[in-house]
Amino acid sequence: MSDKKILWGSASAAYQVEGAFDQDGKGPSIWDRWVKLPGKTFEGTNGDIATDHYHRFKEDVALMKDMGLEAYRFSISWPRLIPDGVGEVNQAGIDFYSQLIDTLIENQIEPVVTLYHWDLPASLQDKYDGWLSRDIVADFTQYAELCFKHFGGRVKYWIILNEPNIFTSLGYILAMHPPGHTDQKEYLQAYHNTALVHASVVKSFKEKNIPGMIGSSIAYTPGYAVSQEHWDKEAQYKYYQTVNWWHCDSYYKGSYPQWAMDYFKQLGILPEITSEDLELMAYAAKHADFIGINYYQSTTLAYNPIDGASMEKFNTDGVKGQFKESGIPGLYKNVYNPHIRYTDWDWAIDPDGLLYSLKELNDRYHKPLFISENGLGAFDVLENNEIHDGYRIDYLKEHIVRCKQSILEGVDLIAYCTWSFTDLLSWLNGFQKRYGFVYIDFLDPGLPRIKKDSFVFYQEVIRTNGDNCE
Ligand code: BGP
Repeated sequence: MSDKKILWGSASAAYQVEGAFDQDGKGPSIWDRWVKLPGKTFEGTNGDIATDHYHRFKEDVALMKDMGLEAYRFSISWPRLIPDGVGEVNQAGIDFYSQLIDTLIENQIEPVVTLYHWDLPASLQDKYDGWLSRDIVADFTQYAELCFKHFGGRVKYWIILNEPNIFTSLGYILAMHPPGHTDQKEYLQAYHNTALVHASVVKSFKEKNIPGMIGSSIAYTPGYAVSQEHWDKEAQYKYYQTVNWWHCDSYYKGSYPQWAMDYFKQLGILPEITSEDLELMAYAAKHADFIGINYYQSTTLAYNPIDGASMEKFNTDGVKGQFKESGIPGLYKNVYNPHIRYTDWDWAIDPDGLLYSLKELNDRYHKPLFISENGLGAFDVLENNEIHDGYRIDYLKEHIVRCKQSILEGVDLIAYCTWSFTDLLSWLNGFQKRYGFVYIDFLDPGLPRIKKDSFVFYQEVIRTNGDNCE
């Protein structure tokens, strides 16, 4: 297999680990508010304390060092740095991230910084409806520039936005994330604004000659046609146009796919896309250094009549077997795939889908690829202070083998981060859906950290550059 060196890391997000939600001058985010509304998250769980990483990051970094982790991807909480989103800067926030970055570097761990992992300052939601307004472009760019000023040079990898396709679709179509709307037109507007934010930040990064590499991470779900019948292949085409190519072309080609543009236009929901927008997007498409992808699962697509399945909410309690057909009437629907396995949350386990995705993205965009998340959410059992998570090891092994294979097939894969290093808060699924190499006993107020079997497995992955998975 390939000898090319991959950067082996693991990822987290501020709201899911930090806690200290109202400490040391941090402002409220839209998630701080959302979780307090009844019925929005699994059993009302929230990130007020989370894993208490804010106070315990040194202990967590020591565990990373012990493993030999090469990169730690974490996000900066915008309202911890600028409590109102614009204006006054919170020095305690700068100090926290500065110390975290220094501690990582002292321990030979590369910091990978995500600028936005969904915790928008609540005041910007109040002021101009957050992502629905173009005003966010200037405000976000100023926030990014503050991060470049304080952390630039020390940080070599920057991920501007985490999964803009997820936070806009769950926030504006499915009402499962804040602000809890169900409006396709708003979703398209919000998504367009994310593309402008991404582009504006890439431009600023390049014009200021900040050292390092920059991109954004899309949640990428490849789709197979359920059959070779032309109507199912047509459904696959429409899925790619309105979902995968819509999300990725705008960032990495600098334009939107034509069929989908025409379709949204005739529905009267296409946002205004000016020639200046397209110029900025083209600049970013040319200059972004990598494509970040978060890969968890694939989907299988079938013809969906005009009176067929519409978008459905999904399993958030881990009771397996709740898969429902879901889709856009007249375009496509996602159907059950009997040839693959599913997790307890009904997510398709499909390592081949990762290889397929990497090749597809490589063919279309010709840029280095950075896997910024991949992992298995599962129930873990603590027995005699041990966690035997062989199922997680199997999942990771199968995906890592595909990563190595992709390199042989010409993909420029530069990094692989698992989700996640420690267990953490799952946005909608509470603390019971676990992803980490390090178990956290959330029932114990001391939040003890316990290494799982997968900790030792990943240690070997890193030591052998993935060769132990073959
Ligand atoms: C991604 C998010 C992560 C993380 C992960 C697992 O979409 O970027 O923040 O939560 O999914 O998802 P979940 O916790 O819903 O299982």
